[in-house]
Amino acid sequence: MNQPTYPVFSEECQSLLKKHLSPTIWKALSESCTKSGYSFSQLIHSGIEQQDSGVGVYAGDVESYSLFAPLLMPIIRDYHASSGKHPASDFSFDDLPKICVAAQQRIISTRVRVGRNLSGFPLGPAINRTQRLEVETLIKNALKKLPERIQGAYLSLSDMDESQREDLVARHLLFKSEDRFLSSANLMRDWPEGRGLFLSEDKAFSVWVNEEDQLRIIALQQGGDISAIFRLLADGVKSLSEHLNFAFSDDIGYLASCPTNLGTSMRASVHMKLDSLAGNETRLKKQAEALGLQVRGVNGEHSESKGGVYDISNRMRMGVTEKTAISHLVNGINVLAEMD
Ligand code: ADP
Ligand code: CIR
Repeated sequence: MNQPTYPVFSEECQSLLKKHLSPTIWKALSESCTKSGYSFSQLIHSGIEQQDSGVGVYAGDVESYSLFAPLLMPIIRDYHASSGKHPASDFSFDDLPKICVAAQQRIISTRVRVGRNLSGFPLGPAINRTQRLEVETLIKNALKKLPERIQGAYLSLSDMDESQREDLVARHLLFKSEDRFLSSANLMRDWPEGRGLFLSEDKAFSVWVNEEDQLRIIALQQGGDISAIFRLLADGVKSLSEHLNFAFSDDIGYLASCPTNLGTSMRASVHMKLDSLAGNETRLKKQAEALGLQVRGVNGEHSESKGGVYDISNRMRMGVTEKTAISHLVNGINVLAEMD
């Protein structure tokens, strides 16, 4: 087998991989491989192939986080601006801060999701076809036991026709079927087999199966009733965790394939119309960043804004509880709305 060669990064590349990969780390790890067969080359492959990556690494299994820690820990600490142990979960919603009137007027819809993966299986980048189908079956069985008011149907991606799939993506209910970052991370092998979407009857609660993570548990509603949406998510997560064993580490929280999704693995977002701030997108992104928020376009990560509508969410997902991350989002969008 050819020996891996030290990667070349373009001058424009600003990824955390480029920032934290040193010749010393390379020398120590470049030929290492986890027990499930995930190599250092695979870990960094997306960041080498996609030089506009912000992060540039994907873990293949739980062991990746320990074996490749000399590279991953600095990336994780840098992204989440956190050190020390991840705190215990807190999904309580009684005294969340209120969304101000100016923000409520600008919010179109609110979505909160958490990522989860099953203990005892590799993560998506290293899972094999049989294991992926096994994971799908376990999740389908757990979904049948959801509380009555969030029951619904599981739709396999393989059974959807193209117009149904496109319609679900356009309504923000389903993941896309093309993503160069996921593809570079080995996450789109055997597509669409083993992937699917669970949708509650009222469509407010959903679960994505075997996309970037084995589960993305989601609550999504029009408007800005963030407490109700957070509560809906918490109910679904509680029920699923009674029937599935989620991969978790005392130090870094829920395990995810992308290090940005460790900890709570939660992204709470509002679609918000910011007519005035939209006039200078670079400035908006800087202002949001200073508030600990992330700005995405209307069709999710790596998409553009349309008609002044942005997806604003918590950037940090580790080192804070779910409740703190939501409170942080509310405080931040209140500031942005007042500025707008
Ligand atoms: P994730 O949130 O799972 O990391 P994406 O950023 O790709 O992934 O978003 C997934 C989908 O959820 C996209 O269709 C995106 O537009 C949609 N979405 C995110 N936040 C909201 C929101 N507040 N309202 C409606 N749709 C949303
Ligand atoms: C990147 O490095 O830009 C992509 N791999 C995406 C990073 C953020 N990932 C995520 O939010 N799941």
